[in-house]
Amino acid sequence: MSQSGLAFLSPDTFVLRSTLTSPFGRKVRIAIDVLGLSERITVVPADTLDENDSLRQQNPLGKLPCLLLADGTALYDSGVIIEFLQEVAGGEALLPLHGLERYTKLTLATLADGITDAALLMVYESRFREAATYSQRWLAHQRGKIARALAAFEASPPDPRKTDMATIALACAFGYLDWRKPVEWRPAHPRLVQWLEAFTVHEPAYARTRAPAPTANP
Ligand SMILES: N[C@@H](CCC(=O)N[C@@H](CS)C(=O)NCC(=O)O)C(=O)O
Repeated sequence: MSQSGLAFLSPDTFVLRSTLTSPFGRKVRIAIDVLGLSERITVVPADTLDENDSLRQQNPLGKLPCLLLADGTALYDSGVIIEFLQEVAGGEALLPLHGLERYTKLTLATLADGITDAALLMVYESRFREAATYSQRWLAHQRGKIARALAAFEASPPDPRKTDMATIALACAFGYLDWRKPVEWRPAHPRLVQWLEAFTVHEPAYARTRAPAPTANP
């Protein structure tokens, strides 16, 4: 998709470059749903492995999600996009605008995103290397991050009856662990399993944004 390909956009509509399987893209798709912005956003898939995909011009890191404004401005990453969309929608439904609670919520969201980042790196190990050359040390390093972050959430989970920046990120981390299974998180974390069940009941956008059956792309 070229920058001129954005000509169809009016100033108050946006393009989201994301697959339907990206856990970080799912965060943004849940936020779009919750903020009531679905009519204003078109999701256009991107292939992070394709060097000719315009994603690499839009976000030099070649990562999705990436939000495109009508004038070609690109916003990333998922947290920045969610903050922008909250401002478009008005209010502070997903993140307080000021105060310590804003920063503690952002920190919790970062912890949850760290689970997803580590899980992705484990999945990428199998995508970019032959099985015989997997680094078990590297995989254990990532597994340790996931285990410690899960333990921290188990000790002090956020309220699952509240949809915000942190609970969206945590639910999407679980969704990715369930979908790609780089680690088996459920048996050791019954409290978090219950947490996810409660969040799924509370927030219907979670089920609406579930990834299609596993494919080659994360
Ligand atoms: N911190 C970023 C992480 C985005 C990310 O890692 N996206 C993955 C897909 S879920 C990606 O684009 N991977 C391709 C790559 O790293 O080259 C965010 O929150 O948006």
